[in-house]
Amino acid sequence: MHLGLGAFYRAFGAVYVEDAARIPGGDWGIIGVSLQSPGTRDRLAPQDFVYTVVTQNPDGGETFRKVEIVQDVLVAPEDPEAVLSAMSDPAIRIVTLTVTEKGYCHDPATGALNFDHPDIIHDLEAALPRSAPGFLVRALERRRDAGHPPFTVLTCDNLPENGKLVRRAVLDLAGKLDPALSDWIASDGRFPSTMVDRITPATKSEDIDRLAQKIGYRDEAPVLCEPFRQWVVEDDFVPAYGAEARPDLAAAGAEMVADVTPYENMKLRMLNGTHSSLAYLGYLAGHETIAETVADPVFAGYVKRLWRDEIIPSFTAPEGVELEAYADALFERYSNPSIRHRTWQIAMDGSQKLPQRILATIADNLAAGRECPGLMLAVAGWMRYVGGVDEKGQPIEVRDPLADKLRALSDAAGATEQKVAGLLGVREVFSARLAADISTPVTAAYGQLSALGARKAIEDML
Ligand code: CS2
Repeated sequence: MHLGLGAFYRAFGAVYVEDAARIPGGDWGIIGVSLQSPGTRDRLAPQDFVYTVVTQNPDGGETFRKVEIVQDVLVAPEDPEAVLSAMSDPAIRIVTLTVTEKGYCHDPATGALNFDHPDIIHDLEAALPRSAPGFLVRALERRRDAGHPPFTVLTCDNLPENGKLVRRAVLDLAGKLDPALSDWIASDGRFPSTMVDRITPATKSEDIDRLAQKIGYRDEAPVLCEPFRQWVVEDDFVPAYGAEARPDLAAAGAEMVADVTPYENMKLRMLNGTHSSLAYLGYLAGHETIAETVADPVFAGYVKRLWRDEIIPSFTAPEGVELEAYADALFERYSNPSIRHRTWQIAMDGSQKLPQRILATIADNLAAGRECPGLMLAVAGWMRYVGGVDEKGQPIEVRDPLADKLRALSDAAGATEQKVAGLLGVREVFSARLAADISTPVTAAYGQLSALGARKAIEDML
């Protein structure tokens, strides 16, 4: 089963699972679950849950692949009981998740489950849950009560040590409901961490029309993506299922490893960290997509400088990986002009993304006595962005679970110093210690952005 059947998983995990299912003996399928809206189910159901993955090459060419591995899509708010009973079926061996950072209902600065989250408050009281951790815990409870082994929980979200994070959320919640359940999950359950990577811009209605012309059939739910994909998975699945605990993901091209942490650090810091930096500053400078942003020589210089001086020195490379070559490959991927990945899309949910993408890198640099002016500018760029007004005075549609709070803090303060101090006081994002450590450089960077605009401020810094 997959919780959160958005474009990313359909262009990514589903393709690997389908490839693995085609290998002799690979008897696997996917039941998708939408935790929020029925849109994906409504578009997929009339086409028997078959959809097209459109790979967009830099030369403008596209390749098409029909993916047929999804068997059904359930919509949790319509029928949570159907979701729970499907998850309790022992034929389900794995529950994969792409519920985005905020879907874990944790505190991004500490990783602990947020017991004040409205969905968690609800899930502690009601038998039919709303949140991803709630569904995992209640389904595992039913499996235990029925004498079945647990499923493996395989998260595919861009979070550091994502397996540990979801494990903690599940155990925290289960522990409040029934400590014996929490003990059973801790001993028999498995939560391998993964590193996932494929750039997947949102599909627009004009893409659907254009593709219908090109491929000769109308697909209401195609997904677009780049050619590149990489999945690194910790090989730690529920032992009770033996060799049938998982599809042969390695045969489908995934890398099975004992510890995914170095890969996660590399990907979160080098890809997602620069993606977010380019998204805030690029958006402020009027760039619509990442490809457009890095085609601007100032931003190209900026992102290369971030990799070389501020990100690569901050962590240990996975064995055998050449980080300079990885950075060069990222630059090529960002430059793919066929991929229209909007800066606005990546800018979404910054309060949930900043800690692992940018702040951890800053903290490691500061601890080693290295300055990181480029990343300070990115943090200040986020602060300008959540203020909700762009450099031309136009409103920005800020999507973030903390959007109202961030906007209010920004509006309430007058001078730059107060705005930055107010935003650094948001403990969901900045620890007290980091806030104190970065206050001076971020205030200066914010001042530069207000006075010069993003493009000129970067040029000055470079
Ligand atoms: C992006 C990611 O939207 C975002 O925040 O940084 O979705 C990114 O495209 C993927 O992680 C690439 O693997």
